[in-house]
Amino acid sequence: MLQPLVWENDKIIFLDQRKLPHNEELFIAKTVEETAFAIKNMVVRGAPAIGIAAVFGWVLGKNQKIEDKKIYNILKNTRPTAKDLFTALDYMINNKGNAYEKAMNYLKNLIKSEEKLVQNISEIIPNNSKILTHCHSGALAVYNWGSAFGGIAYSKVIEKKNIFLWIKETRPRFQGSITAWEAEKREIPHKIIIDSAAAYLMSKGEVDLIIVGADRISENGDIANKIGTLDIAILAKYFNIPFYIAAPFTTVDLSISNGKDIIIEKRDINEIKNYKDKLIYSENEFNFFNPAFDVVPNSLITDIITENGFYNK
Ligand code: RUB
Repeated sequence: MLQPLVWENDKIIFLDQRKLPHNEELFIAKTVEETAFAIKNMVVRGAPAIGIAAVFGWVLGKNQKIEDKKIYNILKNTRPTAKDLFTALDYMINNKGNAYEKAMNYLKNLIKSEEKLVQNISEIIPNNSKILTHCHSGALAVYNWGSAFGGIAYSKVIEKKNIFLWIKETRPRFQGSITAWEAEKREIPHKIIIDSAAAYLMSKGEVDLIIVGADRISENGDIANKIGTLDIAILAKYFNIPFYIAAPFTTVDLSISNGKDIIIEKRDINEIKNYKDKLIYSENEFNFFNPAFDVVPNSLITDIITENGFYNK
């Protein structure tokens, strides 16, 4: 399964992303509460995939005969930063009709956008390029291809471009290992680096361009993405390397004028203290802080690519 979830017989079947890259296990949600658990605990993750989970979670809530407002609140109170969750919930509450049909329409529209998005991304990827990415923005973060990684995969698989991919490990959740897992499936040559190795590679001329996803894009083109995105945006400016953002329009939030208003999720410090459920610090040793996203000002971004085209051009 190279998709974040499928809907089957009134159940959502998730590929459990907590278990990747070593185990391909399924997580089944039969209720809206189980769907909320899956989003909060990152069984499913990546902004657009969270939105898809939410629309099918809504169908489960309707099957349980829960009223709309309550379903909305259960799903809303999971993760605050990715706009797609709220785009999806607003779509379900503001449109009339059968919940399952609405959810399927949301998914179909997103798949159409994704296809156009990856073609647009591929336009800015030259043949023979060394690309750096951060976090995971592949099929499991959207549906068939992905956003940033999806465009890289499309340019390799469909357009047969010669590409090498540097993948930042992305502590503490190691989404980089999910990117590497997808890169293997797409036969994209790649290497994982620790997060702090990016400046070294750029200084050695080993990075031709950077493409990452986004969790929320404000009206002025500031973006929030996985913590550690701002670092490489600043480095890209210093080393004069093109820095691109790619996301479907479901990630765009025109109700906020700039990135300062984006709510940054702070996650459990146990994510830092543990590696794959093994404690790497003693129980009560030291203090920690775990912000999950940062904001990149538009002045550091070469362009934002959506299915509708290029934002800064
Ligand atoms: C995921 C993340 C991804 C974007 C991709 O964070 O930052 O880059 O969600 O989204 P997490 P898009 O793992 O915490 O969910 O496809 O809209 O660019």
